[in-house]
Amino acid sequence: MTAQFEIVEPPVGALPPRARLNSTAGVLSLDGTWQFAWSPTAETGKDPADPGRTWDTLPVPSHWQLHGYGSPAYTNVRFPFPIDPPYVPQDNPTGEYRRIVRRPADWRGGRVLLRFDGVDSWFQVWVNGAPVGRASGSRLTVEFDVTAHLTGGDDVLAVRVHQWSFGSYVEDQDQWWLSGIFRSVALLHRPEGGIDDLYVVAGGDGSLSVTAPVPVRFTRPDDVQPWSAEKPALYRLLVSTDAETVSLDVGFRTVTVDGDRLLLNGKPLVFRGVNRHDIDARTGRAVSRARMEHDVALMKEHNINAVRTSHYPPDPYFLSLCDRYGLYVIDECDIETHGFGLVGWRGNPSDDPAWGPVYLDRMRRMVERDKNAPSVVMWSLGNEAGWGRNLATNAAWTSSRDATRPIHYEADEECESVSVYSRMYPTYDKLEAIGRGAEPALADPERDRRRRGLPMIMCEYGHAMGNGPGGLADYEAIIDAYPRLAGGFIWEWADHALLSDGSYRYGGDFGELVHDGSFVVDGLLFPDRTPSPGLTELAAIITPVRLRFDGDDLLIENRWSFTTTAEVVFASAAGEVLDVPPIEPLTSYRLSDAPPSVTATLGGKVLARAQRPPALGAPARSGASGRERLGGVVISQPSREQHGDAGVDDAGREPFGDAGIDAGGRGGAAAGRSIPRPDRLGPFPLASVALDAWRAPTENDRFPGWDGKVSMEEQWRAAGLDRLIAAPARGRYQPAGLDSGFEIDYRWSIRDDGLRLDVDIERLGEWRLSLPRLGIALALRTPDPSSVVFSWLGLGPGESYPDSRAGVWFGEHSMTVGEAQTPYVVPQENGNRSEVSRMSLAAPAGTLHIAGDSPFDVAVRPWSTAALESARHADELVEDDVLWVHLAAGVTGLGSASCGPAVRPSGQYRAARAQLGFVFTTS
Ligand code: IPT
Repeated sequence: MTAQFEIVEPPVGALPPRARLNSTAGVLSLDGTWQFAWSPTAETGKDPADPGRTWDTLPVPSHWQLHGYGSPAYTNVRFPFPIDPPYVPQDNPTGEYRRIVRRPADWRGGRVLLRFDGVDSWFQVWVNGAPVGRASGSRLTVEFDVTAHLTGGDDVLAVRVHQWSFGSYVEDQDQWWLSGIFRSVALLHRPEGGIDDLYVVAGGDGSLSVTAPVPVRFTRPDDVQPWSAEKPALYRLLVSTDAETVSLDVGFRTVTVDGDRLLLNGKPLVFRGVNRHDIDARTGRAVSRARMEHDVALMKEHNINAVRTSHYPPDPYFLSLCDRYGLYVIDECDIETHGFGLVGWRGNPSDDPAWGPVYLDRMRRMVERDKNAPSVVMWSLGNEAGWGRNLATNAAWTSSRDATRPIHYEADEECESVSVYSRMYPTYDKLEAIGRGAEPALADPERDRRRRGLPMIMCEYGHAMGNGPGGLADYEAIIDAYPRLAGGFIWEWADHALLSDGSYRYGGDFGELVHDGSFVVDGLLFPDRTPSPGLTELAAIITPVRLRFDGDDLLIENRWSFTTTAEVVFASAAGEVLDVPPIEPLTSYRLSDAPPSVTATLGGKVLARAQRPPALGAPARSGASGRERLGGVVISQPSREQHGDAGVDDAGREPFGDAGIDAGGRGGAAAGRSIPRPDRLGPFPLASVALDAWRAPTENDRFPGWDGKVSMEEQWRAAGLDRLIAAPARGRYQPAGLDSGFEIDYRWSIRDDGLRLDVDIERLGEWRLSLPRLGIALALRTPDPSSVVFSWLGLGPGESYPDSRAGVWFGEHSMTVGEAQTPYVVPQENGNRSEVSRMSLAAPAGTLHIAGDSPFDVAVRPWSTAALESARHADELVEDDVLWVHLAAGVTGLGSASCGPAVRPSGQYRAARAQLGFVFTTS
């Protein structure tokens, strides 16, 4: 028998959707502690009239899985149940919620509404045992008129929520399956003669139209300035009847699609955006206002100007923040049927007329609720729901209801119904072709002509999974070059890991049979909201004020559409303020003979930094002044070459002798006295020195990316880079079964300026693949390696890779080894510092200084590469008493291959030979 939650229908007993309004009429929040009973199946045996006095309690809003009932489950595209719409499994976890409500005595006359802002996924409501209605549409507001049900005394409000319903088939977003009343619940007083709905259209030219279902009074604000994300000017509009006054924050702006240009108030509208889900590591999609405020502040701080509310309308409070602080929003409907894609889109609800009313209801509930938000500049029909008649109908309804906003939907590939062309994760070549209007033609010439004439956005690009994305600067350069390209939205804002037992968990950690692992952890923010290096990189790339050296001249580009640089302070490294006239929006200025290092700041925030290129790769000589040389002082015994093993047995070494000493130094250095491998480097016993051509694969390394068939990890493993066997007598490292590998030659020597190491590495064999890195790893013994202070002259302070180095700058940087680790939720390669010319490691026992002949890459770690590679969660990494120092001639970049293009050739390390020279001193 079909259960009620398997009947494909819009909400029953609910009121028509309407605008979100602040009102003088009464509001009673029902958030707080509710009585709660959970059942693993839909048959709960509970009576809706039972107030549940003896039951458990549960906070509202929340998800029951995060309070010990059932468990979270993560799938990306796949449905976690058989595809048999609209039916759902017998095991359908169900929550019974109860709460005593009382109509406030001062709510005289009128009606009382019960409002739910988010219930996942299907629910039924009773008051005193009498049915009120039922609804689905997890991230949409629904209201019921409960006037007739309330007695004025204590009334029993009962809500039964099922985890699975027909609605689950259209809510297959890439996120945790989490259930319950997860957004606010309230009782609203609606006075007789009140203002139930309002539709305000405020144009960038100052025009204002107010449409209400009843005659209303309002005063038009005068002298208005236009609203934009750069200058979010809002005007409080009070709209009254005798019974009620509602207030709205109005922003005056006009969004237009003008040929293939997207414009706001007549100026280019370029999204420098992120995709944002509702997510908090402790509370799931029940997100506090403080969390939302913090997120918006972080977005503004990192130059982000736009948000796509992937993939459903957010809590309305989030939109009010976007209005106030200035973020352009693509508001997306709660529709995704992605899992049907895995069965060839058979039975996709998007094209099934039986689902039409449900689709339209969802679109209407979004548009009606959010239609007055100035931040909302586009409506999105949903995400990854294939294509079909129901989506076309939604588009048609939306453009007739609100002609002021363009319509977006990525999977309308032929742009039948949308007003902008949208792609996700295009390769650079494809994006460039679209920029030029040279994308491959559609079969239908008429459609092709129309689509070719539309502006284009990337609704998703730059997959921020694990360490990455790399290659963002190249995307930005293409966006800059072609006005048809209106920017894009990074996937995605924050990691979705859930905090459980003190550790960040992802798919599979809750015993799911079917899951998609760490694909849910792909944000620019770590789960604790610490910005990842990817966010720092993005902020530098999308900066509104860009600085670039052209010889001795500094080019200053104002990329704002509405703001001059009058308030931006341009200063030299010495703090001298430079004489730069205000630069008009979207224009550039050339400052001749600029100082070698310039910073642009706005209100104390650094917008951009530029350093004249010669600063990079500056002479590496460190000068050993004030330092003790590492001559015979620290060298007591020679030792044998060891491969990658910190557990070196220090006993039984050959006594130091003159055998093997040779007078030659290499790498262009003056000759010194050759010596065997030393036992110590300054304060640190040297446990091993080994060739280093491997990294703990990043999540981007694990995927081939759009343009390849074999991931970098697979290529590297096939070449045996992860299992090199040392043959010290031959100076070789080769994997079992292959004749390729590396030949390495070390020379240690004592010279005037200290202890010198020359390393010469050559590839053996014909292979030409990229290498994760090429250099050596030193294992230095020290207690508490995390506390060793790591200082360097090079790019910093954050990590950098060849295709991700916009957010770092050349200079002196210092932090502990512990702080130099980037805590990706899934442990992987991290922490590389590039263009380093010298560095030091300071432990209580003393300081070791390392100077390179030429700039090198370095990563310092309190654990080995093998430990980093085998850990699946950050808390599995435990330091021991070895400090690993990875010194490399070069490393490969990051790319975006986990969902997008792989590392571009320019970001791959492919040298056939590497020569490294270091001088070690101590102090
Ligand atoms: C794309 C989805 O739209 C997004 O929700 C997320 O799942 C992302 O992938 C991967 O993290 S769809 C994909 C087929 C490109």
